[in-house]
Amino acid sequence: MAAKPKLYYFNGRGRMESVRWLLAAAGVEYEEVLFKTAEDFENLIKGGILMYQQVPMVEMDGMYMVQTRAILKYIAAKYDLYGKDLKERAMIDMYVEGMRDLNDMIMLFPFSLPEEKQKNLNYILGRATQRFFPVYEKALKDHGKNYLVGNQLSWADVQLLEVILMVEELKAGVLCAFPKLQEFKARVIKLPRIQKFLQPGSPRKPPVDDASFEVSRKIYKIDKNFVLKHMS
Ligand code: GTS
Repeated sequence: MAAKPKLYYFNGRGRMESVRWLLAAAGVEYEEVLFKTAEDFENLIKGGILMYQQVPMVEMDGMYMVQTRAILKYIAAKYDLYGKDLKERAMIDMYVEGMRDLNDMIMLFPFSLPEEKQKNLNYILGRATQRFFPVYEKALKDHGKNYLVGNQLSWADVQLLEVILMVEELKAGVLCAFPKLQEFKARVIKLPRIQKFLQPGSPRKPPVDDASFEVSRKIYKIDKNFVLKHMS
């Protein structure tokens, strides 16, 4: 039996959370090596297996994979979540890249200057509801199918549910103007593998809070003065 993939990261969402989601949607069990301190991370770097001295890193199929997109693409392709031909893949990529743009803004949001938090939050919510969600709403409405691409679950659907839930954590009810996305969410949440991942006690990580933000700052030695001046 092939060894379970092993995920190396800190004990938080960050860039690894989409990998956790995708493996869960693929029904793949995995182990996590969750480092807690800067020393743990330095030891991993000293081991020489991190191509760019960065995580996420996933040990899988005899590879030490880094770069989040490369990891996600490999998993999507391996577990038939990446379309049936090049055109479907291109569509999945286009959808996913938009979702990642939104996801990245939310990931960086805790770095906002305190006095700019509200402005940045408004910016993210504006982008979600005026730029990104309308695209997925229209796609679902136009083709009338259950999933974004090819009428079967793909990486794009998994990433969409992940980012919808993240935006809802910032503002409940944000889907009120998006009936197709509401239906989509209700449908995908019910898929057994997704349902399992959403249960308490699964490897899914909670939203960032002040304490976990400080832990990650210390692990990566991120300067206190590193703040995001403008979300845009
Ligand atoms: N392009 C890379 C990817 O997408 O995987 C960026 C990886 C990255 O910046 N990782 C951070 C890191 O290792 C950790 S995290 O931001 O994902 O939590 N930082 C340490 C460093 O020296 O860059």
